[in-house]
Amino acid sequence: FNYELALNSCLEKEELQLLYQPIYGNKQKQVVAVEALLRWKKDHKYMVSPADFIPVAEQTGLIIPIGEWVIRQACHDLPIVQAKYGQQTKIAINISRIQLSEPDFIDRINQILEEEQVDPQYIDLEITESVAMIDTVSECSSLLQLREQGYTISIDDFGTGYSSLSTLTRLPVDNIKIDRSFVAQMNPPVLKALLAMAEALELHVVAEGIEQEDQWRQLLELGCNDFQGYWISYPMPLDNLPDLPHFLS
Ligand code: G
Ligand code: G
Ligand code: MN
Ligand code: NA
Repeated sequence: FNYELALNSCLEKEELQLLYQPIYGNKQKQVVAVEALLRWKKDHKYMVSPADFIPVAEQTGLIIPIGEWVIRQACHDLPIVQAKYGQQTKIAINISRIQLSEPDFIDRINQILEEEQVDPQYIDLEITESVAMIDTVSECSSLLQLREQGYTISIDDFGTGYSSLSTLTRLPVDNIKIDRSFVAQMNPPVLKALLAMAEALELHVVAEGIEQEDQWRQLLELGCNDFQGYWISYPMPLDNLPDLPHFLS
């Protein structure tokens, strides 16, 4: 099946939706951010995963308007998220490398935030490690510029790519999100090494894919800062954000 034709009209047909998955901060004892996760409801019926359609959108260039829709929608939803979890709550937005490498990406995102009257300090930009791996001068300078303007940067799926320690020291980032495969394997020596490295580089660590209380306890013990996963909350529609964290402490 060729998604390309159908994907072309997903914006005008209003078939896209954002779900939000809470990220719990152990220090703050509250939800510190929500990650915006895109869904495509094709013909308003069939759910297509971004894992399937983002690559197509990247190949066709549709990732640019779709990505801008995501940023604008997230900004639009921010006041409701903050009303629920507090005024400091951020929204984390997944950014494709194709978006980041557009020469006018920074101008465009700034413009959208201005139009939506959102301060960049409430926006965390998640880039995948494979993106982070390609540390060209221009990408580094884009990330630097974004941070100067108040955005924070997270490396998503950390540990699955190939970033060397030297890449990581050069990249201007704030957070690493440990890929859920590491949480599932739960190999304490590996996780300890990862966390020691993060500490040395003064990076904040988010553990992804927490599905059981046990994983939460162990990663807490190992010193992870923030936690995300089905055990805390599934990705949820904006009007159905859960009350948290009655069971966490
Ligand atoms: O939520 P889910 O497991 O279906 O997401 C699958 C993949 O799609 C993940 O890698 C996630 O980072 C990515 N993804 C989700 N939403 C977005 C988005 O808005 N933009 C981009 N570029 N990727 C997204
Ligand atoms: O690559 P990224 O981390 O952006 O992908 C986020 C994806 O992970 C989302 O599609 C989300 O639905 C999924 N996800 C979130 N929490 C969990 C979890 O606890 N277990 C699993 N298997 N997937 C999760
Ligand atoms: Mn992500
Ligand atoms: Na991830």
